[in-house]
Amino acid sequence: MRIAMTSYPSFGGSASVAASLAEALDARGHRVRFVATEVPPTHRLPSSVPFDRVDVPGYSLFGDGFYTVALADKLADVARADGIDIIHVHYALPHAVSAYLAKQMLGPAGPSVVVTMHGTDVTRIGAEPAYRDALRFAVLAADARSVPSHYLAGAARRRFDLPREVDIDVIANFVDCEALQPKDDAERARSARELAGAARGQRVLCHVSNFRRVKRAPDVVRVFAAVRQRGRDARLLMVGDGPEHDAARTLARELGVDEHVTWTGSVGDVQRYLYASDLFLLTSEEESFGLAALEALASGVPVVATDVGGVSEVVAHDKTGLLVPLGDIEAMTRAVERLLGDDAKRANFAAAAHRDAERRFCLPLRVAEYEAMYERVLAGKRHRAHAL
Ligand code: GMT
Repeated sequence: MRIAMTSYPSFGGSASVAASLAEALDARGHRVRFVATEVPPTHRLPSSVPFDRVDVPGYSLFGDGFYTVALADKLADVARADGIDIIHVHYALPHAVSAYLAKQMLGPAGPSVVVTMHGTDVTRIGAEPAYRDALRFAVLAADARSVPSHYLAGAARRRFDLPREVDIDVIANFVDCEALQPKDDAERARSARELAGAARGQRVLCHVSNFRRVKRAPDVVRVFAAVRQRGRDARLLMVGDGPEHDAARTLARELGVDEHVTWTGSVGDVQRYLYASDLFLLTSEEESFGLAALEALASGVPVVATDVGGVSEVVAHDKTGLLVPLGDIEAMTRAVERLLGDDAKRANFAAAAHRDAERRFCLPLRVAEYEAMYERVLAGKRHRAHAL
């Protein structure tokens, strides 16, 4: 199949899913092109996946350019030049609209459109009255839709008021299980020392995000401070950057724990930091899935997370991690203490976390599901052409 893949080039889950999927489909023999303003910073596309840059020229009359239109133009261009079968866009706003426009430009012989919704494109920004109707139209007009969790399928159905007969495929996010093998204790201790400044026996907590408000990074700091206050000599790795980074850091200073925190800023290779960690903290007020938590689990790092959105579809409570109510600092602190204070329990959780990720979330399972969705879409198209 010939596939054009699009995502924002963000430090975020949707970009990571799009780039990993492009790479995996390429390895399976499909011809894939990546169409975006930049390659996602966390990935290097193989040379067999051409990158088609979307330029968005501005003009003195209107200032910034029109990304939605420029992307449609580029998608149509790429599809025309390379006989693309499927345009697969990640994050619906505005990508579903651009893909719809490109499809209309190319007519009935043109590509089919697949839209993967990821989270706030449904629940927040996509639900804004200023965008909602156009976005709903484009999501409905797509040839197939997917989401990473049952939670988001329900949310999308409600927000966009999708009729019953409109299918949404639930295709969970995935990790490269071969690349994420847990390290032994000695290697973990070495990474903890080098990357988190941890002394022998000192435990390392870790948070990875793009520090958007929805992640509630200051809550990570609150939990960490409470854990230390109760006598647990731990360190904290804060990996990533974004709007609430400085607020989280200021809070760490105010609570007197900043000297025990390593702030890495944005990094391409999150993996090294996971290998230095004993526990992963996810404090989000909303997550359709929580890819960062899955990466931790696959690396053998148990997760303590807020029980929101689709997180419980990823973290198995009391087996691979502990789920606590949103914003409940005391409950999260106790959950952290429970796992930090019991090495055997933490080791059991770590082993279960890796096993569960291998069983449910490895890349080949998901690539097969995406391929099946594409094939269904193309079969439908052939069927319709035949019926005419
Ligand atoms: O929807 C977003 O907020 C952005 C998006 C991203 O690009 O990071 O995050 C969402 O998609 C990820 C990949 O499917 C999921 O793992 C995240 O849970 C989800 N974020 C939210 O729902 C807040």
